[in-house]
Parts: sequence; C-alpha cells; structure tokens
Amino acid sequence: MQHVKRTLVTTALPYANGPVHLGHLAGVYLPADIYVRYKRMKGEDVIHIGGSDEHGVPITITAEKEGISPQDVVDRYHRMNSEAFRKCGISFDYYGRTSSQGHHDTAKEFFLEIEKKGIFRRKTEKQFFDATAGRFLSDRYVTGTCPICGNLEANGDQCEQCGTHLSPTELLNPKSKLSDAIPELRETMHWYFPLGRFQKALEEYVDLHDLQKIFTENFEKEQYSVWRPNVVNYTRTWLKQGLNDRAITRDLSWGIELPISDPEACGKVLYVWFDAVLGYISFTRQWAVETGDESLWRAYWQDPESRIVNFIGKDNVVFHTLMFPAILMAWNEGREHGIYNLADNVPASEFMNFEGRKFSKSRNYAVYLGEFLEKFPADTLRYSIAMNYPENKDTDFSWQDFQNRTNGELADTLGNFIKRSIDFTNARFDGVVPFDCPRDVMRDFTVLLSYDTGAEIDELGDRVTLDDLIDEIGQAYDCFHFREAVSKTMDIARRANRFLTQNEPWKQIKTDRDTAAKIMSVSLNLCNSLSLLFYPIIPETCNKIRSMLGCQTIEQLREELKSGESIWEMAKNPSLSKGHKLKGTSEILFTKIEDKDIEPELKKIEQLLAEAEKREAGAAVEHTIFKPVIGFDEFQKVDLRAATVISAEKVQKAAKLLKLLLKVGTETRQVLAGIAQHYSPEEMVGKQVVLVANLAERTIRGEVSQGMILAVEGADGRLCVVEPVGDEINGQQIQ
Ligand code: B3M
Ligand code: ZN
Repeated sequence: MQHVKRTLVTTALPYANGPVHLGHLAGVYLPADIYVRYKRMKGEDVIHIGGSDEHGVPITITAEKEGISPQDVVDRYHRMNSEAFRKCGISFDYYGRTSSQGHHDTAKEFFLEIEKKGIFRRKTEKQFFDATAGRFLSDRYVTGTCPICGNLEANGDQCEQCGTHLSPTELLNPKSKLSDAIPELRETMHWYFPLGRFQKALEEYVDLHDLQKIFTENFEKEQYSVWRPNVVNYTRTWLKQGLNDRAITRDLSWGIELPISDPEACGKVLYVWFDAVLGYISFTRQWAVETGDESLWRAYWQDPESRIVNFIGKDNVVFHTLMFPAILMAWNEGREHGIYNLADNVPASEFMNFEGRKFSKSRNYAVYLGEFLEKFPADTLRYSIAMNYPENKDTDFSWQDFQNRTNGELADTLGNFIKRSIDFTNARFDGVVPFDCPRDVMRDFTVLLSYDTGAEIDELGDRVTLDDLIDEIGQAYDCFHFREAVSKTMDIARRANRFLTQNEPWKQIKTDRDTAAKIMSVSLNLCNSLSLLFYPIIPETCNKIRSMLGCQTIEQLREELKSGESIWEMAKNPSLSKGHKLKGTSEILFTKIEDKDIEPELKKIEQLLAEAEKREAGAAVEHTIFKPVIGFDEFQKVDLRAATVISAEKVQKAAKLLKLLLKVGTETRQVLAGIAQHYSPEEMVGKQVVLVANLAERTIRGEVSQGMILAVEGADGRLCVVEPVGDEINGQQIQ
C-alpha cells in the first residue's frame, strides 16, 4: 500500500433545520466513524471533521413559519444534532457551524480570490419576484403544479411526488409561498461560477478514480482510491451533458454576504452549496486553532501526500465530485503556494429505507437519532445499522431486524461468548489467565477448533486463520466495504463461541484441569481480540469487555502507542499471558429486546403509515375537486387529436420521462410524457393516444415538448394512457 501520511475524513454537513434520522446515520456518519476509529487503531494520523450546514432557504422558511429568527432555528438543531451524534459515539475531532465567523471569513476569502481572478461571470436573468412581499423568490419559495405528474404542490426545485428536479419556471400555475401571490418574472443580476471552464480538468480528475479508465489506461492507483460505480455514474451523466454556469449568489438576507462593496451585491448572499462545501476547510482551520497549532490544517489540505475522504449520501454526489473540486481548481489556478488537494475518495451511500419506505422529514416519516437513543443503547443501533449499510443498493431497516440482530448476534453470540469465558475463569481459575496461549494455536483456532480434545478439525468448514480474517476485515474497511467488514467480525465471534462450546472446558475441568486451562487461555485471548476488532463498530461495549478482562481502554492504549504501532495488529496475538488478572466480576453486555419493547414502536409505524395514507388519500380528494367552470367556447379552444406513437425512448437524467414521437395527421410531434415508470418505450410504440395538439411548446430537461398526451391515474398510482379506439382515426379531432 502506498504511504499515506495522513487522512482527513469529512462527513456531509447536515442542515440545521431538523433532527438527523437513522437514514443519515446509516449512509454517512456511522460508516465514517467506523472508518476513522479503525484508522486510529492502526496508529494512522486521521481526523474527522463535520458540522452543521446553517444556511439555505429551508431554514428561513422554518423560521418564518415559527415566527423566530433563522439563528434560533440553527441554534436549536445544531445543539440537538451534535448531542445526538455524541450519544451515538460519532467521534468528530471537530464539529463546526457554518454560521460561525471563521466560516464566513473562509467563504469570503474563496469568493474574493475567484472574483479577483475574473473567473465568475455576472449575468442578468429573469427570476420570480413576489410583488406583495417585495422579494425575489428562490426556488424553494415557489410552488405550483408539477408539469410531469400534475402534483398541485410541487416545489420550485423539485416535485416530491414524482421526484423530478424542476426549475421554478417549469411549474404550471406558480405561486409564491410567502404571500400566495402569483409571482412575476423580473430581472436580477447574479454571480455565476463557470463550471464548464473546468470541464476538462474535472474529466481528468474523474478518470483517475474510475475503475474502467484505470484499467484501460493503465493508471497507477490504489484500490482505496477507486470510486464506487454510483459516484462515477452520477458524475459522468453531468459531464456528458456538458457543464453549465451555476449561479452562486441568491437574493436572500440569511447567509454569507458578498464581501464586495459593489451596489449590485447588496441584498445578496452566497448560494448555500457554495459556502457549505467550504465548511470542511473552515472547520479544519478551527480545529487546528484548538490544537494550539493554527497552521496544522494545511498538513491535511495542502500536503500532496495527505488524503481527503468525503463521506456523503448519493443525493450530494455532484456537489462533491464537480462543484467543490472546481471551486478548489479555481482557487489553485495560477498559484505556486497554498494549493488545495482534491478528495481522493467520495464514498457516497445509497439510501437506507425504514420498514420498506423512504425516510422523509417533510412527510414526518422518520426515526430520529436522538429519540432512538433515549430507548435503546447506541451500540445495538450502531451494529444493526452497520449490518444494513447501503453500500451499492438501497437497504431496509426494520424493528424486527433490529431485534433479531441484537438478540441473536450481539447477545447470544458475542455477549454470550465473552460472559461465559470470563465467568468460568472467575469461578474456576480465580479470575487469572491460567496458561500461556501459544501464538500458533490462537492463529489457527478456527482450524484446530479443538485445542486438545480431538474434536473434528474441519468442523468449521473453511480453513482460515485469525490473521487472515483480520487482514480481510482491514482490507474491507480500507475499501469502504463496511457490511463485509462487520459481518466478518461477527464471524470471528461466532467461531470463538463455537470453539468454547465444543471444547467444553466445564467438562474437561473435572478430569483434566490443564486442558481446561489451555482452552481458557485461548478463549480469553479471543475475548481480548474481539474487544479490539469490534471497537470501530461498538466502542462502548468493547471498553466494557476490556474492563472485565482487566485491560486498559482502547483510548488509553492509543495514548501509550508509539507512532507507527497498530492496536489493530495486536488482535492477532495472544497478549493476555499466564497470570494476568481479570477484573473478577462480569456484567451482561446486551439486554435482549423483548417483543413488548418494540411493540410501541411498531404501533407508531402503523400510525405513521396510516397518516401517510390518509394524506395521500386526501391529496386524491383534492385532485377530484373540479376546476372552475369554463364556457363552451373556451373548451372549444382545446384541440384534442387522436395520434399514433411512432417511436419512444427514455430521457437521460429524467427517470420519469419518455420522449415520444407522434404521428398526428400529416404532422409529426415530439412530446415528453411523465410515464416512464408505467410504460416501457416498446409498450408505447404503436399505441393510439389523445394529444392536446395546440398546447404552447415547452422545454423540459433541454428537450422540446410539443403538446401533451392524456392519461389517468389508477388506484395504485399507475398512470394509464387514454387510448381512443377506432379505425383510421389518426389525426382526427376528438369532440
Ligand atoms: N446540507 C445537504 C444535505 O444535508 C447539505 C450537505 C452539505 S455538505 C457540504 O443533504
Ligand atoms: Zn411531479
């Protein structure tokens, strides 16, 4: 492995606009914490930087709704989230805030540097303005009907019902959320970051981390620097479409003011994503100040031998693989000193669902971390979630799964093995390790299985050694395969448990005390190894095990570690030698979860689901409210025609859209229809459909749509295209 001097791990900054939920924990914070704890054990120089994202429109909307200031909102959730993370054992080296002065200074420094180099472009564009409120409306402040699915309450940036990303001008019947007024388009000037200027450099950057390119171009690359396919794919989709200018300022009062005295900058703040990614840098600076060496941050950001890893969720990919690197490239341009490193890896997770449904804060379908930890211990949650880590596909977390894993794996396997080993030693060997466990016996415990009793050698099937298993686990962590690492760790506990059960020291001791002593020396040393190997996953429990074993906590061990020494490697060796005294008492590590403990939780889900259904049904009722009456003349204006689908294909970057080519009379029309999830392109070809033929042209996703086809929603949410039946009706008017 190539030498890495130090590693900076960052985790996406959660918006301080609500409590973090288990989905956030599973995708970002827990894997990052596990990774960091593992690296610390290896004696590597690693820091974990995170914090609250305290700008952005949703925060101002919450503040307005509650009649408090945005600062009050972020104070509340910053406190709540940092406390929940602390309780969950997420060990940040620094947890910052983007509302801090230090962060504002860093963001302004970047803006000025790029402004000074003349890289930004100023452009005037039309944007919705609420004349009643006297304010320009950012995307989130506009609502209206989704052009794709007809949802009456789509947001200006996205429709929650069908998931399509929108721009406010794409909405039908746009309305201001501030006053319900119909907004008007007015001109406003903004600073744009020319992403396209960095297209080539960004492509080269992605190439270096794309397994296919590494393979075909023979690039030298470590496995841990290879990006996941989902990260490469999202990024390439953007690159393929060609990168455009992105506005990096907004007409808002909450945020970071532009550090220039230009009258045009008045009333504008930096776009939240422009400042948020810079939080990683400003928080590392703040961390360095706290260590007493304020320039220490440079070692992590600017030493080419250091490495940066950004843990994020899949919805944040392009901000981290394109936007942030481009900002850093703009900073680096023409410089000889103070050059920033780009991230070496961006392990983006898929989503962890909950009881079969997506977590949704706005739909109040979530289990919040803080609330969870009031009822169940952090380590049981950490373990279950790690086993459900959504590495390359969405996963599901359920109460049942949580109960099964806690009882079956943590309590019955790990807990049981540790307690039996310690209790037996306390009872029969005065709490003292009775024999020196030979290294080769420990190493081969899974193969030998029986220490001396002649039990079947191949009882455990595959012949692996403890050393191999530990190396495999380490390798899995290095390459971000958390589920594999955690389940292999549990595998060691399972084998250890079987070792003890099958060697039956409690029987041996009656006739052969020496053999019983030898068996216990292996078991106790395996307890010690497990207390090390499980530490990244369940740190609190591991220190409890170590205390029962009469050993130092991992943190104490780390303090005594000489540089370059690895606690991780110690798990391979029997370090409890003959005569080592255990604490002499034991405790139950995991309390089993009874059905009655999760019953209220299951009830709560039922309730949440029922509420969600009611809301959805309510929405359906809303849909059936008839629109205002129109005269016959008005209706006559609508030109409905029978048309035939000649070809159909999917639209890139729009999972809901099909691009249809229609023959209508003598004309051919291109229409975009939001039916891709209900019809395959092949199914559509040849169908007769009803076309609204005189609808003004619209551009959606860069494609022209010349009309609309009629469809109706069925009970299960399926869209059914209206199909007129008849011979030779193509091009005929429907009346
Ligand atoms: N706050 C979005 C999110 O929480 C955003 C992440 C910022 S990372 C610099 O999904
Ligand atoms: Zn929609």
